[in-house]
Amino acid sequence: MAPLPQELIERQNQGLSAALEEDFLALGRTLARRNIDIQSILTKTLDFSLALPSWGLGVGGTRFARFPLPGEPTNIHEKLSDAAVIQQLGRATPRISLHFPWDKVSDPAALREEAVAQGMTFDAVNSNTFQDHPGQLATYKHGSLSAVNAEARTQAVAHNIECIALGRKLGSKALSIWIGDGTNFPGQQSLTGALDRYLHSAREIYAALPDDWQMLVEHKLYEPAFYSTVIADWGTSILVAQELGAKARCLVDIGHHAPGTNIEQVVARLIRFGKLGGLHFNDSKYGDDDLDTGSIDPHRLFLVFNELVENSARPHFMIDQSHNLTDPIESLLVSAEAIIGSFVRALLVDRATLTEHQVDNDVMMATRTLRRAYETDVTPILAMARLKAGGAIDPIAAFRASGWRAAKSQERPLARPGSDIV
Ligand code: LRH
Ligand code: MN
Repeated sequence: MAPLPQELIERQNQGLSAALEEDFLALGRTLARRNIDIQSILTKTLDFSLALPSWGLGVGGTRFARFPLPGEPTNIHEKLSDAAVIQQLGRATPRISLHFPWDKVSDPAALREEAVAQGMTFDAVNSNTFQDHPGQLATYKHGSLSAVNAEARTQAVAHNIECIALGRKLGSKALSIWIGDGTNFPGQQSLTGALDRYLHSAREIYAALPDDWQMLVEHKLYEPAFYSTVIADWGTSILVAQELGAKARCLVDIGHHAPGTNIEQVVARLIRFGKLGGLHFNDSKYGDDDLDTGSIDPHRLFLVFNELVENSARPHFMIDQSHNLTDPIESLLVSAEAIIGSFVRALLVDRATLTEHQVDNDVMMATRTLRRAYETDVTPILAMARLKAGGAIDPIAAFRASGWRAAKSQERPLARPGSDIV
């Protein structure tokens, strides 16, 4: 049962479809002059999908403050229905990635049915050993999978294995592991000892993976640790994944790199060595800001997709954002469009001509060939894909016309203010 009345979407589309048809035909003519068939691009666009972060459906915060939004979801069931609204309007996010224990339920099989009934399925599940949870014996204050304290390591391994068990009941096929383990001061811990303890723990988790599952290792330069992080960069991540085995892959979170890092090359290298397992999309200007994807550096996002398309890579595509000021549903709709838009632009790159210019070392024509695709306005293709799939030509206008958030603010308790990322 879709959360919004489909008539609302049809009514919204009525006023927009004629203009869309015109824009789509015009773009079709433009692309035809480039020997590109817009219908084949539309088909590939309809085939593209990504996962929503359960933790991004509520309002996010910083260490300074979190400002609740009346009507924001307060539990996994409300998050699921908000995710279903995004899927009904945007038609490109049919999966949701859960985070345990934040989304833990006593009956995962029932949650799976609840999701499927709303057109959603589950992508990778995320473990959480970066916070202490009620009732746990050993603290993660000094680390989890890499902790010197064996109880903390054992507890963290058991938590990850429990996440696999929950994920299996949900129909997931991947465990995503990001740990905050690291140090704030030189000398605080042995840098090699910490990695070796991590590898020992990771092997135990790897051994518990079902044959058709992947383990996604997510690197991050810093935060919450501010001097060293055990899995700090793609180099450590790929070495760990190679050490663990074929089911271990690397997850690239766009915001987890030093400013100026060539992230598209990190992605290209991981693809080259068969170790790119997933991407966490977001945007940032300084640190791990978790801003809306494409809001700060849309060209970088395009260049990442240029590598993914050039190498026909299809890892787990997931959004990982924190919405501190905007309505999470609106931000996720706009971010999904930015991501698909980058994918579609990457499809428009004239790769034969690009290769010719690269072979001739014609630097100007090579960069212009890539730029031409980036500068193509593909919004008519994105809107037509939504229309063809039963979604909204203008998802934000349709969402606002639905009155969903106002209605939910009457039903849902106001979430607590505070200071935390979720
Ligand atoms: C760490 C991270 C990780 C999630 C968390 C919510 O910064 O990107 O992927 O577990 O955010
Ligand atoms: Mn992430």
